[in-house]
Amino acid sequence: MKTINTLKLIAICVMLTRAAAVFASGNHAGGHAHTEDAIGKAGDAAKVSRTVTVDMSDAMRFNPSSISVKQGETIRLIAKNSGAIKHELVLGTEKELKEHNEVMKKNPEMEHADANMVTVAPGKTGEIIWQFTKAGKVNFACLQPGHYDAGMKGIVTVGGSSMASADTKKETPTVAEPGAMTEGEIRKVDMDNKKITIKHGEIKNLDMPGMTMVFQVKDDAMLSRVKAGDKVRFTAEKMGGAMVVTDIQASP
Ligand SMILES: [Cu+2]
Repeated sequence: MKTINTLKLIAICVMLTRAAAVFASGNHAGGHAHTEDAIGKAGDAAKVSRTVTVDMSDAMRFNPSSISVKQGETIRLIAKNSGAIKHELVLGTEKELKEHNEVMKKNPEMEHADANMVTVAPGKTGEIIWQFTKAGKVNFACLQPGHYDAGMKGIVTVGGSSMASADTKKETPTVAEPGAMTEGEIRKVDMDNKKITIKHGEIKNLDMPGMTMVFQVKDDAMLSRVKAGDKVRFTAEKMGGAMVVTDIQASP
């Protein structure tokens, strides 16, 4: 029975992955800007105290799915994909992971690039270097469409004197202006593939929370107007399944 369920899951996942691939000129490596306060922050490789390897399988499970760390500890999290489909490990609060999971369902083609997550191709390994600064719980999940709902999730328990909940925090990152434009910071301009990576605030018209994403551009000339590090305002739309920047200008 268990085997049958697992096989069904694999079949569903393969279907979902194919569906996503049809839509998609996207890849994915993201998280939310505000996540960092609650769950810790991107760690310094020189301060890594321990390496923890987490296996990701097509049975939609992480192994181990429960990890204990000390408060303040910097961990090198190796995500090993032993499956035949793409998986990812995303750190976040449960609320953020659920929210992000919904966004992924609506936009399977979205392409992220944040420090709190790594997307790993079948048979490969990836890593996240993360410092767990707050005592409490930090959740992790695979947000490839269907995987979280199939139970691909886990918990990091961060030991400390005060067991404060990781979920009690305010969400006030770089919030978008009331107007149509979204605030952002350019992370990368990819001339060859005509793509642009932007760490952005909430994109209201796309119902997209703040995170770092890779966009296509409507007009190639936009690529030469900005460079990594620039603060910008931009508009983005969904066109034929892809996220496309339709206007971009330097922030005043
Ligand atoms: Cu997965």
